[in-house]
Amino acid sequence: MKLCRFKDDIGTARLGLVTDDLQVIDLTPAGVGQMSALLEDESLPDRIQKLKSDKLPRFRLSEVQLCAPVERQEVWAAGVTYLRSKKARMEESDFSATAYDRVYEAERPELFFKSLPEKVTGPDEPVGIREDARWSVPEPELALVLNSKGKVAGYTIGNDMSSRDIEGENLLYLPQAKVYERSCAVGPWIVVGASEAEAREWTIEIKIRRGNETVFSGETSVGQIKRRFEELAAFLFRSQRFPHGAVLLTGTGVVPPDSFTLQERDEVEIAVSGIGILRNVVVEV
Ligand code: DO4
Ligand code: MG
Repeated sequence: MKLCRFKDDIGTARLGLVTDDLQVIDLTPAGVGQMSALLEDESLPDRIQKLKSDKLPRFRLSEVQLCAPVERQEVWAAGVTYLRSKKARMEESDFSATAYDRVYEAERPELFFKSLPEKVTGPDEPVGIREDARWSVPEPELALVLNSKGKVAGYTIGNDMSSRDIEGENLLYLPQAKVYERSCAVGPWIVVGASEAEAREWTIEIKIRRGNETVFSGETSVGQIKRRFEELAAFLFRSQRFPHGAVLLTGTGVVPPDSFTLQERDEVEIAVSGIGILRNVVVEV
């Protein structure tokens, strides 16, 4: 079951259900205006099933403009949750190698703030590379959609855009390497009703196109994430409240070779097998 946000004729965001035959059912006439309220519902899959059978307006998915499926949730990210990420980061910087090595093994995970909801880039909107960075990469990640109790209410796709030269120069520059204009893309929708065991079977694929050429492609599996989703969520909710819930990116397991950097107009396509595809074009910011 896929929940989306889409724009109506006057640009107001509405809530929709994406069906298997690629239609969007508008949930607004059924009185469902807020996605975060829906995500609080313990019996969400049943509720969605009922809404599906109501006589509600339908649109073709190809005719609607999707928005990021994030309303008032802060976006956070976990790091160094895959062995591949730990290895790449240790190679990137002698200075920080011990920190990455330690955090991979430690009980407490690396968690960092990534984006305010209003700054999140949605499907088909541009993602940014910093003008003062020389080495920019996308990070394709499974994103957990957490309700206000810290429970996983659904899953979506995240792109944790990163400036690896800035991060590698000094670990204290991490917020600048990770948080800047258009550095966080989320979408295309939220999948509800999948268990962690099911999600761990999904694959994450990335393709980067430059003109007609694919300049990088890579793949990993959600099952490679070292930590349980519950564990990541519990650490995020320690000594902190999220009244509107939160979105938590779970880290990257696909790292392009060190010779690769993104350029303006590159198209980044991230596909998660149980979710769909998040596509964004790169701009310099
Ligand atoms: O500490 C660096 C960031 C790690 C990260 O974003 C990841 O592993 O995905
Ligand atoms: Mg990341």
